[in-house]
Amino acid sequence: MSPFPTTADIRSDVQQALGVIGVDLDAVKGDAEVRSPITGEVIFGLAGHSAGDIDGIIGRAAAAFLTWREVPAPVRGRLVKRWGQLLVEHKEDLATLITAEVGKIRSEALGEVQEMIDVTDLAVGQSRQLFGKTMPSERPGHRLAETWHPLGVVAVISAFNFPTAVYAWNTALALVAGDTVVWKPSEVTPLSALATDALLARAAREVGVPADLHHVVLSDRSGGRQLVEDPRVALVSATGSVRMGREIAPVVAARFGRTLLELGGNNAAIVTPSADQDLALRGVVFAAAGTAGQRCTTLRRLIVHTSIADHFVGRIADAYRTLPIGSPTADGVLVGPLISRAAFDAQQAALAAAVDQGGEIVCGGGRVFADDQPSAYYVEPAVVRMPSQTDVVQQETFAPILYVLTYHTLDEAIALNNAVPQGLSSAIFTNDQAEAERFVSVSGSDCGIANVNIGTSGAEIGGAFGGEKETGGGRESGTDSWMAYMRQATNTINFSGQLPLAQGVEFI
Ligand code: UN1
Repeated sequence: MSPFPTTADIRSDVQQALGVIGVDLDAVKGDAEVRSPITGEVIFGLAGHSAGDIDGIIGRAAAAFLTWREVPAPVRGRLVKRWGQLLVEHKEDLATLITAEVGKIRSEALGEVQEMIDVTDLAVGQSRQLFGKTMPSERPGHRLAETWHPLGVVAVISAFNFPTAVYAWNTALALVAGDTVVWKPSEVTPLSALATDALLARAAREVGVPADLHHVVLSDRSGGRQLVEDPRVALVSATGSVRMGREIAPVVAARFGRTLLELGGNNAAIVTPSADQDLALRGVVFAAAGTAGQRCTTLRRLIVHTSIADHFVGRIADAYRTLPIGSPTADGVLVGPLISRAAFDAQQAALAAAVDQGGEIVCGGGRVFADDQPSAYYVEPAVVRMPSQTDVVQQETFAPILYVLTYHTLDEAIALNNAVPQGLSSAIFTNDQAEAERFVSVSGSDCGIANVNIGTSGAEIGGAFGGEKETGGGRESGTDSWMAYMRQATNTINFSGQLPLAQGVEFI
């Protein structure tokens, strides 16, 4: 059995990390309980924001926008650059908080902080590249151009599983775009949010920009709802479940605000007969069992050719049986806890439904360490063979369950990949170039991410991230997503001294 820290150990690590980062512990203390999924016990009590507080915060962010939008974008980039430097300096401290709150293993927690650092680099470069196009006017003595301006207040609503990186994707670009940001982190991950925000506050002080350009709102769903309803919020960028997206989208649409949605995934990988099976095995196990199955990009469906299915699934099961499960603070552990009792209940319900629907559990699925850690929920990642893509396979269950389906022809495999409501990530393992090209072509995967010989998770920030269908259609990070945080204006400038009308129209 791997060693577990005591709750007191976790609490003291957390307090130390928060202190070093510069979060004023006395100022934030209150009654809302923050638990660590490592032991399931309370590590901190925090104060929350009232509706009145949130109203004031939105007002201050809206006022700060009027100053911030006038600061030249490359100068705005200096704030993000300094923030990135502070994230480098405090990478270990932030990782400690992420492990304590989310239960991510050290390597993945450090990776999450690196993802923040990477996106600050991207945003600093972008601050000199908020390009508008100029194009020929049809009229002599006229210039036609497009200009990009900041939007206003951006609300970022983030999920527990990437408590800081997804916020940083949004915030680094929103800040260089000239927006101000109000962040509503997941209720279960407020400490890493306070720390990330404290480093941004320090960067703002050092660079000499308005403190009110970023805020954290600590609240339950009601705080999120308030941000979504408030007409002063120009863009709501939200990551979470499809259910949450269905609540947010119509409310923002009714006031003609903008949304950027990154919702559920139900990601598949196709393994073809020509695949390098050693490579595919590693890719599949990381994508399916990594982060205890709690990424939007987690591999949930394996679509494997009938000719290799028994052998390949056997190898996955062998690898699963040796995966070290335990405290994410312990050396060598690869699978940490689920976030909560509710997550465990959902995992158990999904497995029961899978069996009901004709599935056969090949390995895993059970709870472990229940005696040592009665309030924490550690589970063995499960592999379940399914007769077809039944109801439960069509749903995203945020836990390490890998459903296996088989196929005969590539057409059939692609059809299975696409036959779910979600459209975030997908992959094919093949050494046949035609198969790979077909998968990434227009008649291949219908997802926002389509990979070849690599799993569904672990995307780099340089490429746009997001998905189609019920995943919500938003794109964050990467190439062109900066445009989502800006508004486009078209300028026709007449220096001809005449007034020729477009389309040859004659008037006065
Ligand atoms: C998420 O789970 O919401 O591609 C984000 C990945 C990570 C981001 C996941 N870079 O798995």
